Amino acid sequence: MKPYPTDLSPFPTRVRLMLYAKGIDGESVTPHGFHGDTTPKCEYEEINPMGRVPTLVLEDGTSLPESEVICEYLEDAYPNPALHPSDPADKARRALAEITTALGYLEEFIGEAEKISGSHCLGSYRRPAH
Ligand SMILES: N[C@@H](CCC(=O)N[C@@H](CS)C(=O)NCC(=O)O)C(=O)O
Repeated sequence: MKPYPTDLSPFPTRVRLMLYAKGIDGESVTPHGFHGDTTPKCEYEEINPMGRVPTLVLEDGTSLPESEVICEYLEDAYPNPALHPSDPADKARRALAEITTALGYLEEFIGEAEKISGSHCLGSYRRPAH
């Protein structure tokens, strides 16, 4: 398998930690076009059309984007050592943490999209301010 991370990025780091903890050796490739590298991302976008890191490319060529999806795959494909909880309540807490993080990220993403487009049409997806 081939992971595509970049250094110092949080989402690839969670995948890197998981690979390390499970003792999986991957032939890691750092894609161009990130962190000040002005090389166009087009080559990497053939692997991950969203142009974000990380991606995990499996032996059969399947390309998995999204750190959570990759971590789920690694946990299922390499169950030892188990890194996800087995207790139902702990599983629910983990799922909640994941959803909360994803929603926070989405909110930030929508805010950036609104700034760029000058539109507030996405505002109805926001959580109410407290
Ligand atoms: N939801 C995605 C988020 C991935 C993401 O946003 N990664 C950042 C780096 S941490 C990225 O690729 N940003 C685009 C860029 O730096 O050009 C995941 O969990 O994998």
